[in-house]
Amino acid sequence: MPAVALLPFTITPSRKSSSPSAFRLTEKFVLLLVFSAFITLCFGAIFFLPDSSKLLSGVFFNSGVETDTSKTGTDRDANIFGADSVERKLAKIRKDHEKALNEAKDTLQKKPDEIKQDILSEKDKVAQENMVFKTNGGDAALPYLDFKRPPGAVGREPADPETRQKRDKVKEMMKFAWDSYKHYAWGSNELKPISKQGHSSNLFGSIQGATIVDALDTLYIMDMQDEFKAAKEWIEKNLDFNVNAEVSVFEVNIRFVGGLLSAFYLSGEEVFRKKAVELGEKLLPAFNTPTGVPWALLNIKSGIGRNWPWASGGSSILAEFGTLHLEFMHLSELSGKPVFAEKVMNIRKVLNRLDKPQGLYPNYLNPNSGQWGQHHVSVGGLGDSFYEYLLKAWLMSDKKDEEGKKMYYDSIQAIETHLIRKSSGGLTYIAEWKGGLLEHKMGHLTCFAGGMFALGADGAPDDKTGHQMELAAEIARTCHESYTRTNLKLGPEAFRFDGGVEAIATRQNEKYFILRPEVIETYMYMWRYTHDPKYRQWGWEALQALEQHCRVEGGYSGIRDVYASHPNLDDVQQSFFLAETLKYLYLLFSDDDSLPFEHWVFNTEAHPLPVIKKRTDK
Ligand code: DMJ
Repeated sequence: MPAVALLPFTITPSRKSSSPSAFRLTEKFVLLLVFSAFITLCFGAIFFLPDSSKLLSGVFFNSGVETDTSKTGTDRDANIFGADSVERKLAKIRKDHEKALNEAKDTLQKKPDEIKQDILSEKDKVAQENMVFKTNGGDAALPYLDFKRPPGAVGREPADPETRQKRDKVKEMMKFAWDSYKHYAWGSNELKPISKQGHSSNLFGSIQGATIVDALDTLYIMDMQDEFKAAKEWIEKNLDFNVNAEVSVFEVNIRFVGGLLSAFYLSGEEVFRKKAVELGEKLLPAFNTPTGVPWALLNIKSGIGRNWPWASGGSSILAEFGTLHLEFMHLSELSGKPVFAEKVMNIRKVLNRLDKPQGLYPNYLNPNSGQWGQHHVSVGGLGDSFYEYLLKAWLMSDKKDEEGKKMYYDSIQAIETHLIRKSSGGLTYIAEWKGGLLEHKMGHLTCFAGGMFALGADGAPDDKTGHQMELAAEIARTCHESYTRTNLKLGPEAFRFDGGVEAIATRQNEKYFILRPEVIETYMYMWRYTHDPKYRQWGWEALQALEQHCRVEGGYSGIRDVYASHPNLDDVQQSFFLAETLKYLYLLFSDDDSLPFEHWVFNTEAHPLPVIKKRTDK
């Protein structure tokens, strides 16, 4: 290719160069050059002559630009605001200019091969960002749906070197957790990092590979391509849902369906879409109850369901049947089958027909009678992600799901009135409600609510945005305190505000830490919305504690007592450590254009799902 082809424009030599009209054109061109040189000189003088800032300030004040006296009161005030603003602008121009110069210097120092590589990877990123998927839901009779992947799936490196280093550290942790799992427990659901073998809880029955499916999108986002490829191959060959297994509908939905959907939306690989829909179909018999409120447990071969034997009078659990909505809406999108959406919309109907004690949603609902079980209310275990999914259903619908929005803000109002309290030491916490009596205890799980309040602040009615953000910040602070008040600087499963203690676990069976993500999740949301450096600092503290106390030769382990002077390890590397804890840490040290919130919504297991735009927007 000739060198001129690389220029943004080319001048073709004219065979009629001596004609009068061509001569005028050249003249014009020269004049234009002289004129642009003059303009450049003027700009140079304004920005680089020693007293240019004062000169500019004067110009701005006298012309009234940047000073709105109606808003700021007296003229003197106006000048102060104006001067500040101009100074700030000038400082920014200087900083931008320096940055551009440094970048230019860096580029000049690079070898041509490196520059070529940079251009190629930039092109690659742009191509990836513009990826369009085509799917007809596996049904040849359906038209293809074009789906343009939302931006931010492949985040850019943070410009700030310190942040970059921290983000790289998180990636190293992910690599270590993944490699350890691969080495000692490949194909099992989870890893036992001390015994160096596989581990399976009864949540998944005989379905295998929870860690692989849960980690897929984290691998993708962190650009761990070889690992992602290995995971995909395992899924193609081994992920089998034709098994005689009784599973938790909730856990399988949030980890497997959510993980597969995310992997599809990020990579466009058809295998993930197919597997997600196949598994969704296996879960449908769970809704075969008199009310359509699903069972907690389902045998995916026989289609027979039941509830947890310990749940009040055979009830289904609010946080379980209320945490299917996001995934099921997407299953309908990707399969062209409305049945998934219909099932979860029906749950809404049942809930909306019921009276709510003090506007609160009890944790237990009987799927046969459609009546509440025990009147226990919690924003932690048994209740938590129900509230999260109301808000996120509204956000994921591109703010069209008004019913979800109303249910969310009404329930938060009731929670504020009846559950949120302040300790005498000034810590805000969310208590549990037992038939009208408060238990002054907050779970680690409840700490996700800081992030939820921040995410929902924007749509809050009656000018409550600021108030919701304050609440979010207070919850983040309380949860941070629950970490700092332990010996190992990791938070307990639950902490109390009674008997003279604040944010401390008092019962032995509440002192454990199982690599849960909720506190870091809240730091991540708070960082995105406030850019207050303390959230990154708090996240970094937690990361260091994880490295110091949870990292062992064979992976990462939970801890039995965070108040002990030495960790007694529980020997489980939970799949959500890779799906959530490490992903939220990574995003905490990423720029805001990584999975931006206006395009992506995280399911409760931190699997990003795209906002569903109107058909015409696709
Ligand atoms: C995760 O599986 C999900 O976040 C769920 O909603 C609740 N708890 C675990 C992690 O703590």
